[in-house]
Amino acid sequence: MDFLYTYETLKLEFPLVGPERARFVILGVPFDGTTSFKAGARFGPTLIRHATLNLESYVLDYDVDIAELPIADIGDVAVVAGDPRRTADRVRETIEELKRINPDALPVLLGGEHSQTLGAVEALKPASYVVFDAHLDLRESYEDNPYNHACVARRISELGVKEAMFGIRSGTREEVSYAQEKGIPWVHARDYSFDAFIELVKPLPEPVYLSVDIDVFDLSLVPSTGTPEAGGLGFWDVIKALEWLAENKKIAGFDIMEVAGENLGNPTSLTAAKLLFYFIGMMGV
Ligand SMILES: [Mn+2]
Repeated sequence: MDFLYTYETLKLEFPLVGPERARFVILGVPFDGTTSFKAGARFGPTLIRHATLNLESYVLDYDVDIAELPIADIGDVAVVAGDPRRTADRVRETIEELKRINPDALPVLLGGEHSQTLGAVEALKPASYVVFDAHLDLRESYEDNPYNHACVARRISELGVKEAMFGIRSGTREEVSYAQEKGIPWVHARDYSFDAFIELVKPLPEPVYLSVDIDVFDLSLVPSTGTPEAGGLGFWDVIKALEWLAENKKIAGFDIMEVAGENLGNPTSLTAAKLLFYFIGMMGV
């Protein structure tokens, strides 16, 4: 793991195992080099880890205590300042190395800009990509950089990975045309329902990489994120969808991206930490 910082503080509160024995392996990506509106996603991993201190490790809904599950936290990738492609290469290499030492490990990325999801997808080579996001992220290029956060779903679709998107409420005419041309289905936040979700994800090939851009939630839940948008999904909408995937599809990897801000305990980090514990809990049932 050559590219990792090792933060000595702000780890999860309960005992963890090494990455070679873990089922869930947490990796932070503190990168915000192409953020276009609100900076601070570089603090996302630290904010989420800190916010977990507020949570019970016992997840009521599933009767699972995630403190009893084999979880590793391998720290943060050392980012290449301002370079989303080279940073994503480090994400990819770190996950490739992790899978070499532990093929059963499920990588869980905490970010950091959504641009970094590309590195995880390149490492894990899933058949499908299910994303919860306010934005289509299907631009060919943005601010002269094809690896900008606004292009990540486009780059992933070019890898031949099947995609489905939920909670969308922002995009350009060109992005909508690209989705139509490539047959990439997406559900607008105002039209979102569990039934609409099932209809699109049921036929997707496995394994599935699952990405939650935290801005999919209504901005009342997540005010500190790179590109906040009103009119988003509720917490339980997303949890219910993830539960279906956890039960019905093989999951290759998971991420929670675009958590930002500079104040420990901010609402965005609390939403993200709760989502993280629910995800581990439902996968650990
Ligand atoms: Mn987004």
